[in-house]
Amino acid sequence: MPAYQKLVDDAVAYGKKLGGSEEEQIKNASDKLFVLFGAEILKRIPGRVSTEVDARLSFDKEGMIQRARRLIDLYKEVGVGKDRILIKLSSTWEGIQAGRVLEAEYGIHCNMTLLFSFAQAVACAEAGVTLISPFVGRILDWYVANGDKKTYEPSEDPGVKSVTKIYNYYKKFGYKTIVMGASFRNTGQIKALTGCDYLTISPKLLAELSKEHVKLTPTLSVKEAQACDLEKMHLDEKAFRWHHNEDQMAVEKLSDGIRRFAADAVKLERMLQERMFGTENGK
Ligand SMILES: *[C@@H]1O[C@H](CO)[C@@H](O)[C@H](O)[C@H]1NC(C)=O
Ligand SMILES: CC(=O)N[C@H]1CO[C@H](CO)[C@@H](O)[C@@H]1O
Repeated sequence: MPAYQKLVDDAVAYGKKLGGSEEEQIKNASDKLFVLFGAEILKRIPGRVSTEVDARLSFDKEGMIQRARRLIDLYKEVGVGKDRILIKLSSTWEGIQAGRVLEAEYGIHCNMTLLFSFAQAVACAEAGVTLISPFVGRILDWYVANGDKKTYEPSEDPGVKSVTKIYNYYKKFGYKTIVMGASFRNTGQIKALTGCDYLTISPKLLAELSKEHVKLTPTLSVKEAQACDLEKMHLDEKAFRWHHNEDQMAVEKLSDGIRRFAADAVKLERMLQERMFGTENGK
């Protein structure tokens, strides 16, 4: 969008100024670009903004920690403190452990994404991360694509059931990690999760909701969560991998999600490369 070309130009100039190989300059420019956009959004909203660590690092704990710290440093350079940032990491075992270190050692808040299985949610709570964003719509998509049933009532929707179980587990056992339901396909899913800590809702679905004038009673509550029959689990790496692997939907959606985020990162780098070095080298 023309309105934001200045941010791209600034990021490119920044990457070039730092020098190094072509690849390093592109990486530095892309980190700077994320931060400039994040800072721009923060001028308009009172809350926090999430900035994603490159999905190609999803299985590299140290790599994610370093990249997250660099993003936070870049935010600091433009006057944004870490309390206004959530670092978005894939909920792989390595990503969750990176989140643990970032929160405990560096006071950097994390938003764990691509979360589909209960095992991922349990491990995130044990790692003490600030926020998880379990997906609702993408879970439904998988069941619709892979099962015989093509439509679900909101209360039977597998994505809604997944977030409900996670919410109940966190509240029953007193975990502070915020549950932010994400990826909605319809307003029924949203309404079936009223009472959840946070929900992230697209402008389109928000507009639909704003036309409805019904009073909703929360379906999720701490009180009901405390009465649920879930039992506390502890997951070390082996147990995590086992339990996560038992959930075919989660395994497929997590790997698919990482591939998609990675493809987007490559696309962005190609665009930056074009701007910074042209295409004469045939890449
Ligand atoms: C956390 O990440 C999800 C995507 O996984 C995003 O939709 C959501 O807005 C983020 N939450 C915050 C508070 O930034
Ligand atoms: C300031 C900054 O982010 N510099 C980075 C530029 O890219 C190289 C290689 O990726 C990093 O090592 C620098 O830290």
